[in-house]
Amino acid sequence: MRQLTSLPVIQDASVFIQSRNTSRPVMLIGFQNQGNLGVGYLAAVLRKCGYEVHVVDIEQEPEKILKVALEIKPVLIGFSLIFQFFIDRYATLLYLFRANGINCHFTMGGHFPSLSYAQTLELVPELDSVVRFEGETTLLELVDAVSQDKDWREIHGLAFRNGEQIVTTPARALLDDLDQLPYPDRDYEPEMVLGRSIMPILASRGCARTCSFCSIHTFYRAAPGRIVRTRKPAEVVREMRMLHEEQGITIFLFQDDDFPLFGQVWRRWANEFVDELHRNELPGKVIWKMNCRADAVDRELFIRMRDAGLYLVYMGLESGSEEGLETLHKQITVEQNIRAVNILKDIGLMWEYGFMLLDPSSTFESIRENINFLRTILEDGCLPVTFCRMLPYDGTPIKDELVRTGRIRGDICNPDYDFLDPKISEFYEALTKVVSLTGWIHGLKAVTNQLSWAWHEVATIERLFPALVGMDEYKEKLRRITKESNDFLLRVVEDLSYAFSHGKEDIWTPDVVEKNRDRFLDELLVERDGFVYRNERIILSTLESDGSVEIVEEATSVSATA
Ligand code: B12
Ligand code: SF4
Repeated sequence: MRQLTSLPVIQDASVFIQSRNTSRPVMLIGFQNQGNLGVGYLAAVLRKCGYEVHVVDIEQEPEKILKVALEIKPVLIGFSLIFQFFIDRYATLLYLFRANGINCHFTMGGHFPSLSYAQTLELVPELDSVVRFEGETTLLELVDAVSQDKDWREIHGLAFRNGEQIVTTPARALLDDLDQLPYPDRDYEPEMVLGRSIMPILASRGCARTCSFCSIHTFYRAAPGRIVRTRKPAEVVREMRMLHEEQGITIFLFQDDDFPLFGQVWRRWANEFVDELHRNELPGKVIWKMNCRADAVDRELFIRMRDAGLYLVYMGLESGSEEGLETLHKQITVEQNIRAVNILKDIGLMWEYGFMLLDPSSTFESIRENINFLRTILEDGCLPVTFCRMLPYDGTPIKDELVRTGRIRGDICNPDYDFLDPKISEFYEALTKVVSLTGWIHGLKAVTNQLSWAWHEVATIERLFPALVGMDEYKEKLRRITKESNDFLLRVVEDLSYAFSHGKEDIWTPDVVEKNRDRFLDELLVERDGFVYRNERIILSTLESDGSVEIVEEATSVSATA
C-alpha cells in the first residue's frame, strides 16, 4: 500500500475541508504512451479527495473513448494536451462528445493551453474552460464546484469564454512544496526492456535556463511562484523504493526538465539523493536515467551517480555550431558539449542526445559544422545518429521572433518557418524525400530507433544481469553496425547539402537509401536476436530468481520492446 503522510496539496488547505459531492466520476484523457506524469498527479489528487477517476489514452479509437464517456457519465472531462500538434485530434474528439449528447464540463490543460489559452478556446469551441499552469489545485476546485452546481468562474487559474470575450482569472501560483502532492497514479502497464519494468518519475519541476526553442521555461515563468522546485531526496527515493518493492519496477526514467545538478545547491541535492539511494540499498537493484544539460556533467559527481544506479544520461546538445547554439540560446559552447560527451564515455556511462540539424539561423556551413560535430561525438559507433529540425512551438521566444520578422509559416499542428537562404528549404525538402527521416530516425522500424533500443538493452544487461556469453563480441558488432549506418546517413546528408550549395550532382535516390536502411536493420536484428537467444536461459532464470517475472516463454525482440 502506498503511504501518504499529509494532505496532498497545496498552499490553501481549506479546499480539503469542504464537503464534496463525489457521486459522479471524473474522466481524464491524455497521451499515455510511456506514462503521463501530469495526468497521474491530477488523478492522484482527485482520488485522494474521494473522486473516482477514469484515465483514458487519447491514442485509442475516438468511438471507444466516447463509449467510456457515455457509460461512466462523468461530472467533468479533463483533456491533457502536452503536444500542441495533437490539438486537432482533441478538437475532433470534443466535437464527437458534444454531438453524442455529453454535456458535462470540458476543460483542458498543458503547456499549449496554458500559454495560448485564447487560441485553444477558439480552436476547440466545445471547451468550457482552460486550466492554466500546474493543474492539481485548480482542477480539484473546478471539480468541487461543478459537481455541486456552484459557480466555477471565480476559481483562480482559469481561462474561459464570456460571450465574445476571453476571460482569465488570476494565475494560480506554482506549487511550492512538491512533496505535499501524493505520488502520481500510474494507470498503465509499464514498458519493458528484457523483462525489466520501466516507470517515469519526477524529482523536480521547472528549469532555470531560457533556451529560445523551449516552452518549458516560459510555462514555469509565466505563473507566479518559484520556477524550479525540487522534492526532498528522501521522498524521491521512498517513491522509487515503493515502486520497486510493490510493482517490481527496476528502471526509472526521471522526466525532470533539468535534473537538479547544477550549482552548489543542486549539487548538494544530487549528492544527498545518491546517499539516500545507498541508505535504502537500491543501487544494484534499480537503475535510473535522467536529463541534464551538458554543462552540468562533472566527472566526480557522475561517477558517484553511476555507482548509485545512473545508467543513462540524456543531454540536449542541440547544435554543433556556435552560431546555432547562440540562436537557440543554449548558453553553452560546442567545446562544453564535446567535453561532456567525453567525460561520459570515459566513465562508461551510456548517453543520448537531442540535436537540431537545422534551426532558423542555418546556413550550409552550419549544416556541415553540425555534420562534423556528429561525426566527432559518434566516431566510435557508440550511438546512432539522430537529429531533427527545430520547430517553433507556441510559447517559445524563437517563435515570437519568427513572427516579428515575418518568417513564421504553417499552423499550430505543423509549425514552420522560412530559412534565411531559400536553398536551405529546398535542401531540407529534398533530404526528407531522399531519406525518409521518419523511416530512418524516428519510426518504430527506424534504424536509429532500433539501434538505440539495442544499446539501451546492453546498458540494462550490464547493470541488471549477470555476465552474458559473448557480450564483448556483441557490443563490437553493434558498434560496427552503428558506425557504418551513421557514416552512411551523414554522407547522404552532406552530399545533398553540396548538391544544393555548390550545384554538385545529387547521387542518392530514395531506393538506394532504403535498401541500405533495410540492410543495417537486418544485420542488427540477426546480431541482436542471436545474442539474446544464446543467453535466453540465463536471462530468464535471472528474471525468475529475482521475481521480476513469474513465467516468461519467449525473450522479447528489439522490435517488440520498442
Ligand atoms: C516526458 C515527456 C515526453 C514523453 C511523454 C510521456 C507521456 N506520455 O507523458 C515522450 C518521451 C513520449 C515525449 C515525446 C515527445 N515530446 Co515531450 N516532453 C516530456 C516532458 C519532458 C515532461 C512531461 C511531464 O511529465 N511533465 C511533468 C508534468 C507533471 O507536467 P505537465 O505534463 O506539464 O502537466 C501539468 C500541467 O501541464 C497541467 N496539465 C497537463 N495536462 C492537464 C490536463 C488537465 C485537464 C488539467 C486540468 C491540467 C493539466 O497539470 C499538470 C500537473 O501539474 C515535457 C516537458 C514538460 N516539462 O512538460 C516534454 C514536452 C511535452 N515534449 C515536447 C516535445 C516537442 C516532444 C516530441 C515532439 C519530441 C520529438 N522531437 O520527438 C515528442 C512527441 C511524441 C509524439 N507523440 O509524437 C514538448 C512539447 C512542446 C509543445 N508545445 O507541443 C515539451 C513541452 C518539451 C519542450 N521542450 O518544449 N515527451
Ligand atoms: S531546453 Fe532544457 S535547458 Fe533549455 S530551457 Fe528547456 S528544459 Fe531548460
